[in-house]
Amino acid sequence: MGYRVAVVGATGNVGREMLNILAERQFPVDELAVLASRRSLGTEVSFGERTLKTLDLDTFDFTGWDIALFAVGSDATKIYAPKAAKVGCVVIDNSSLYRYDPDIPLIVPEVNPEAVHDYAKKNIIANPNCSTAQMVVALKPLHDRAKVKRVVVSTYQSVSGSGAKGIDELWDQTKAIYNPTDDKPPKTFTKQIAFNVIPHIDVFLDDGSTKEEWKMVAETKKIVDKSIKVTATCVRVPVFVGHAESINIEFEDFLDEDEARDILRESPGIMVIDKREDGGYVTPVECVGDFATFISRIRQDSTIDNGLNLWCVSDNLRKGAALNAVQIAELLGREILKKG
Ligand code: 2RA
Repeated sequence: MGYRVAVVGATGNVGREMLNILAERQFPVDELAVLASRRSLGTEVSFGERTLKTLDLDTFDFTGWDIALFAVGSDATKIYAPKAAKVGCVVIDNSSLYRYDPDIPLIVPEVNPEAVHDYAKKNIIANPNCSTAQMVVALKPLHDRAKVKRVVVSTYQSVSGSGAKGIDELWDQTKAIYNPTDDKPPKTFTKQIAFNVIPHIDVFLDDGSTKEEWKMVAETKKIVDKSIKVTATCVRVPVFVGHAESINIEFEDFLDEDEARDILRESPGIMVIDKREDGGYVTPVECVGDFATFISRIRQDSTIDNGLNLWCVSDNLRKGAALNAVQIAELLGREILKKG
């Protein structure tokens, strides 16, 4: 039994990855609709060996469709997701719009698959923020063994997290630095990102943190355990794809670094590459296109009683967005089958 699947925002980076991953994982698609805004009408997108032309989201009728993977901003999601949900098409939404709604499950399948039971409350399931997804995949197995008390995380987030404009900005600034011309300087949204790092993603909040940092706090509590204290510093770096994170964890109970490494090696969605030698760790350029959340640099933090440090890298367009959404669709498919 296959499903009638719509991909909303099919021309964006995440939408295109959703199509790639639906094909790669051979998700049972009986029929596929690729939707985009009217200005993108007719744009060709790939689904496996097939090429499809986008349809107009504004006039599309979701009646009779099973699942809609949404990869558009919150503004468009606010208009079209309720239309789909209302006619029984279950929305899996990558925007932040519904993540914090207590009646809408926020799911990372390796961490809280049971949350899918609540999908029918509003026929909407939320996908977490990219920087949260990879972190909770790493935290969950360690939390089950030694109960995570506090997390201090610094992120090194690639420019693709901010969409095509972020990629273009890095590319244009880098070219301009190497090939200065008399043309107008390349567009800079906040500060120069080429050969630089920017400790600012999303908007600033009253307490001095940014909304990106707040998301990591709120989403980790919803997905893993509301008792976990998280403090985050989210930084944009001149990398095209692949988010990296330095994660410091304090546990309730002591956890030896070797046992932690063994646990992570056996955990779903994780690839441990951790050798204390040149190149014995993963970097963002090596994670691109992969499904895994890579973990390296596992070591005790001897400054506290029950501390551990680790390095976590994953493709932000995949596990951070499109892959997690398709994995939720797989989970949902099994849930629907169970309900009969
Ligand atoms: C970013 N996590 O990296 C945000 C949204 N994808 O820009």
